[in-house]
Amino acid sequence: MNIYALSSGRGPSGIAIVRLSGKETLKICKNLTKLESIKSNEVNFCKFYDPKKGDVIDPEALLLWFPGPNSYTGEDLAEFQIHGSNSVINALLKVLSEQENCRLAEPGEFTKIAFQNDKIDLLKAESIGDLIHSETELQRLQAVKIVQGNASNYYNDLREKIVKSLAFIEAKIDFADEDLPKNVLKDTHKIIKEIHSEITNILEDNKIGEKIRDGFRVSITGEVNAGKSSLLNLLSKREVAIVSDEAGTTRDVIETYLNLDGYPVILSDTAGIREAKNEVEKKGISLALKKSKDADLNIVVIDNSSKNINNEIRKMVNKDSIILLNKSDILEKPNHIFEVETVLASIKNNKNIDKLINLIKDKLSKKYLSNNSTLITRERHRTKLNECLKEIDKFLKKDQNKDLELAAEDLRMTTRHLGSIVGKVDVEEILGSIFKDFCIGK
Ligand SMILES: Nc1nc2c(ncn2[C@@H]2O[C@H](COP(=O)(O)OP(=O)(O)OP(=O)(O)O)[C@@H](O)[C@H]2O)c(=O)[nH]1
Ligand SMILES: [Mg+2]
Repeated sequence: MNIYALSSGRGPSGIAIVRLSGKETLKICKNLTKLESIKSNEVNFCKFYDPKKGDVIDPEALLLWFPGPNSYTGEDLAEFQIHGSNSVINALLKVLSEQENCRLAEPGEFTKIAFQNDKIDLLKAESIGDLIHSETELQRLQAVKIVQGNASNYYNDLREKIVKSLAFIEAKIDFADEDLPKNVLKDTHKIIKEIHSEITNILEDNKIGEKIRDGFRVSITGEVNAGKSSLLNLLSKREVAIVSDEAGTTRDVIETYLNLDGYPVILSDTAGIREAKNEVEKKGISLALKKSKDADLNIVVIDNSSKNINNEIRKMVNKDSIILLNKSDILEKPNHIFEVETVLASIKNNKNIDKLINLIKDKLSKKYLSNNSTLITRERHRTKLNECLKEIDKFLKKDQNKDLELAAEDLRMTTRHLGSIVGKVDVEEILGSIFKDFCIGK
């Protein structure tokens, strides 16, 4: 079966790219272009025809032809660069659908075929998905690192080390003691122990990879009427939340995803903290307190002109907080003092909001990015690494003089879990879940 899809975004645009992959790619290309010979790995200037009617679909187009296995999918593959109008795109897709053994690709199918043909490993496939979906600079940088194979190489090296230790143990099972160096078991034990602490270290990463992929959680909490919803609207550059001078306007949590100067952030506006006037507000306040507790960073907004600050608010300020003393247009001098970083600003006049953004970035970066050698970008990796640790724990607890065969099995399981991160073994069941998130045409 040959598959095709529009790989670029929907038009209208200057150029659109349609991809075709499969055994009969060349035959289909000739059918559609009437070219007698098509140069591989070079640009072929051509016309695209509807072979049934003989009509020209696009009079000036380009065809790139990559014979397998040296193509993205590892199969024969062609890329058609056509004019990017919806009518040209639709006409070409229709003609392709009429070719024998040709069907529209499923989401991520080109990349799935590349994986099945050993062109890329599973981590790379995932990171290609991340790169396509990346919206902020941090997400792009992270995906690029993993597309380039940093994490794969690391996991493969680690797996190699365990395989080597396993080989020693198997040798010890199969051959007489005198054939092997004396300390083989002791050395193996030591190496595996080191790997255990290495994996433990990888897991203690503050979940930075997942945070960059999914967004840092930043909550806006504080006094009623202090300007929390105004801040959410200003940072997200649209009217997400209702702003009013009535105290207690926001009851529910309002969340929005934004690119804060390169940082992916899930920003939550919450109910103001005060003595609740009714049940609904009480629920809203308890949600607000929970949000601030779960957040990676909490912006506590206070009206600089207010006389007293609620004790509950003072209590929620900690090292992960930034105080925003708002409404400096009413009172210019800081009226309250806190021990954490504070920005005196006016949301109304957009004054010092750039300072606030820099401080948010600075705090997130200090907390999460200072030692950024990201390896884990998904829960799937974390689960597999934890399974590795469990197997290694079992291995380390065994008396290797007695339970050598069982100990070998523990290491075999460890290599299996580690291998499945990169996609070396038993991956069928996870394939579906990874590729379904792709777009059609990739
Ligand atoms: N003077 C002045 N007024 C502001 C500023 N920022 C917000 N406001 C006003 O303060 C009032 C309350 O703003 P909101 O953004 O609704 O405040 P909130 O903290 O979300 O309020 P609740 O949802 O009720 O807790 C509105 O009338 C805003 O226009 C500011 O920097 N200066
Ligand atoms: Mg509000």
